[in-house]
Order: sequence, then structure tokens, then C-alpha cells
Amino acid sequence: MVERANKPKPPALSATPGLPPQPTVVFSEDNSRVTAELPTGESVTVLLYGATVISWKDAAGDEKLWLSEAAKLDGSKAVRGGIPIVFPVFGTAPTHPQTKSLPQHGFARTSRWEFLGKSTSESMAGPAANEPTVKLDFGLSSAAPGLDPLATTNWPFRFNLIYSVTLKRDSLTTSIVATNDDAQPFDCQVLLHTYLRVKDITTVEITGLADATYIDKVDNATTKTSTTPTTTITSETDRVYTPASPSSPVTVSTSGTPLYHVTRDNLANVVIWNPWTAKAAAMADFEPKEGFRNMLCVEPGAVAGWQSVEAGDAFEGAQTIALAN
Ligand code: TA6
Repeated sequence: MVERANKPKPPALSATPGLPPQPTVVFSEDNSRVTAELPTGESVTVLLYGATVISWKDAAGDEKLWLSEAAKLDGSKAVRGGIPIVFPVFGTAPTHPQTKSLPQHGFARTSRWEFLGKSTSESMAGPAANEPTVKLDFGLSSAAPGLDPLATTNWPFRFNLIYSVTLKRDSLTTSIVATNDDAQPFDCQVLLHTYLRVKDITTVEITGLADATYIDKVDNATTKTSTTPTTTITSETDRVYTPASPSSPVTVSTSGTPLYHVTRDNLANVVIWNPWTAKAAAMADFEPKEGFRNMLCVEPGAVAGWQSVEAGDAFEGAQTIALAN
């Protein structure tokens, strides 16, 4: 090649290499859901209705959450599967003055939340900057246009909820901050109603609940104590556990191999639920009916009793589901 005189020098190589590939965040065509994806392939999809996480996949594209094939994703009813948000009441509370008129599990999961924005690892400081991360924030307030009208009529408090969904390579964290913007205190319960996907419920073992007390809702809400190191699911199971250690993980394994480690922050309870045959058959939006064999609800919450939130104060709680392998 003939060298040209006075050939312009290439620009000095940048002292800092270009940023590595960044997470992407895209909205669906119909603006009903938002999907975040890490450069390594992991992804999470959140339906704005209920701010319901409806999909969480690992880098290989394997789905970690169970979603009913008959789940309503059109805003007509709470999503059957994924991670519905339970607030301000868990179940129903017919004798609780403030929440007695609310529908089961409250109105957070049946309201349209607002997408508040995203932050990714390159905008984070410290070690987080080196680990591909994307956080999606969602909001719901008493003044929100998407608020379920039942809330305004049946729970007339001024409030603000911020729900954050944080995806890393081997974990998903969802956290909620419930702020009381009113001039009076309100009582609330909070729960993250996670439907984990499993291959075969009959091979599942749950650890981390040893010595915990629990309310057995399948046995007249009798209070019992977990006496075995491992809990298995062999029939309809609906239990509200209070583990001795608030921060110890609940681990879901199959045939001795750990799948998920669920840790809690400021959520003292863990509900374990599987509807089994009859209850699955009775739920119109639970399909396939044998799907109970492929799901286990592990639901961190603050539901045994009430959190009283003073005017101007807030309740915060979070779960992290770490993939074990
Ligand atoms: O979290 C367990 C539970 O309270 C069960 O009693 C069952 O009702 C489940 O929630 C599902 O409730 P849903 O209102 O979503 O049908």
C-alpha cells in the first residue's frame, strides 16, 4: 500500500474503553408491559396492571415464574401467576374497620401502575457498577388515574407506593415502599405473592422453615410449629409461616438440588401455597388444571397482624429470589 505523506493521525485511542453492552428496556406495542434485558440475556417483564412481574428468564431463556395459561393480562382481573402485589390487606379482613370492605388481597394488584423509570449498572456506584443490573420503578398513589376505584371508596387514605424490580444475572429483587401521605395513621399488610416454577411439586423440598410457627389455613387456621428440617407438598397447602430468623433464606430444592433461595427484608412472614387438585380445578383462570404440579407460591410478607404507618411515615419490604444454580 502506498504510504501518503502527511497522512492524518488516527485520533488517540480513548484512555477509557467504551462502555460494555448495556441492559435494554422496551415497552410493548400496546404499552401494557415493559421488558428489561441484560446483555447476557436474562430478562424480566412487568405488566403495568398490578405492576405484576409476569416473566423472569435466565440467560438460557428458562422461565422461573409460573403463569397460568388462562391468566387475564388485559386488566380485567388480578393476574394468576407471576408476582402479584398484595396491599393493603392479605386475604380479606371482615372485622378490620379500615380494610373490611376491600376485595381479597387489596387493590394494588388490580390497579394500573405508572412506569417511573429505569436505572442500570452504569449509573450505579461501587461494585454494582461492575455487575450487569437493571432496576425498573413503578408508582401507584391515591391520586393515580389507574387506581382501582374500589380503593378510593373503601380505603380513603392518601398514600403513595413505589415498587422496584431489580434484575441481576442470578437474582430478582422486588421491593415496595408504602408511604402514608395522610394526616392520620393507616394499618396495612403487604405481601409479594410469588408463583415459582418447579418441574414436579412432588420432588420439591423446602428448607429454612424449621422450628417456625405457622398458621395452617387448611386446618381451621390452627397455629402449629414446623418440626422437620424439610417441608414437602403432598396436598393442598396454605400456611403463613413466621420463621425464627427474619433474614434466613427459604430454599426451594428439587430432588436435593437447590433451585431458589428466597430472602426477605423487613417481611417477617412467608406464605407457602399450593392449591393442589381440587382448588386448581375450582379456579377458572388456573390452567392447565394439572399446573399445580409445576408451581409453588413462596410469598414473603408482613401479614400476621397489621403494620401501623404513621402520617408521613413509610413501610418498606423486599424479597430477593436468588437462582441456586
Ligand atoms: O397466598 C395464599 C392465598 O391467600 C390462598 O389462600 C389463595 O386464596 C391464594 O392466596 C390465591 O388468592 P387469589 O385471590 O389470587 O385467588
